[in-house]
Amino acid sequence: MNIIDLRSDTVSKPTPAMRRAMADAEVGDDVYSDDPSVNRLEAMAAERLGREAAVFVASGTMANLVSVMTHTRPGDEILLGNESHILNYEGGGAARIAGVQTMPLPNNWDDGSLDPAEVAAAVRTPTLNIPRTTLLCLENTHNRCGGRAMPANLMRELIDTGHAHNLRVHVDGARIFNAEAALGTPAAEITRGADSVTFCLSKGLGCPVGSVICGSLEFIALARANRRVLGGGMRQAGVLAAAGIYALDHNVDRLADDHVNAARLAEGLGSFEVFSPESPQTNILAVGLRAGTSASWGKALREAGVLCTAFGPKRLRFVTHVNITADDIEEALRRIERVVEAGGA
Ligand code: TLP
Repeated sequence: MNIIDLRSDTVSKPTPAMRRAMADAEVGDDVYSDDPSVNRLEAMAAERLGREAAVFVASGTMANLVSVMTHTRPGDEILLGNESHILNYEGGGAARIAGVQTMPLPNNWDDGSLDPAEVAAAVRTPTLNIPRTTLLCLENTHNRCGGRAMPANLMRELIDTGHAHNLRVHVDGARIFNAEAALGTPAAEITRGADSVTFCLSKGLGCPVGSVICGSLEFIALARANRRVLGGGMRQAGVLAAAGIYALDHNVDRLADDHVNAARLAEGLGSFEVFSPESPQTNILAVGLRAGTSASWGKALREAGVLCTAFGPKRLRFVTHVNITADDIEEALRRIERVVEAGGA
């Protein structure tokens, strides 16, 4: 039985055409800025995000960490969502390596936004014993909020609020092109005004490795130095960058297909009493459980050949991606139906 892997879009594998682009890549030593493929990918990314410059890094986690390090000094405080990836899934790197303390603010489940008034109220006035608040981090699309996309006007309000209080603003745009597809607004417009934006190549865009940080020339020069500190100077990385170039050329427009597949999966799961799917806007579908637990359902579905992840004790996550077809979704629903009919989990 073929496994239908909906754990994450990170599980997507490079297609034969992407692998050919990687094999044919021109390379050089990227630490000397000599790798033509990396240079091209960085130029393409900066242009798409409407920024002056960009730097290629190993992962989304490294992209966020380098950005936080570059915007702050140890001992600073950063504002971010209580459901954000930086706070919940990056091994505490902001605290451990960038040396900042994190001040979580409640995320709005509808769109992953924060309340601008709460952002403004959380900014501290530093004195002898009070830390400086220097950075606001936003996430779009918002993973734990069920892949919801934050519209440009809300982003703008939050970015302006941050700037009005002398904060820098970083956007974890791991899936910013999913937001672009869902909102019908270009990623550059959604993130306009933010001081840095990161996006992942190794999620919906289907690359094996890599993320990109975009920002001003000055910011990216400093980020490049911090990437090096973290051991992220990758030498002949053009082999990887070539996958990114291929993905920006070929895999952005198809993200809307993943959204259609996630919506169909939500519709199908909604017909079973036990599942309470949240309305998916992009390629992430969060599903509440009216009986059983994430662990029991995760195991039962795995045995039936469908993989998903837990998003809490009674909440599952399914993610569609480039290797999942509309037929796979129908097959996943048939397998899940059999589990439900056999008594569930
Ligand atoms: N998210 C992963 C897991 O870590 C949860 C996933 O499967 O969704 N920002 C956001 C919003 C992300 O969702 C992720 C990965 C990252 C950053 C980090 O990217 P990587 O895994 O490349 O370090």
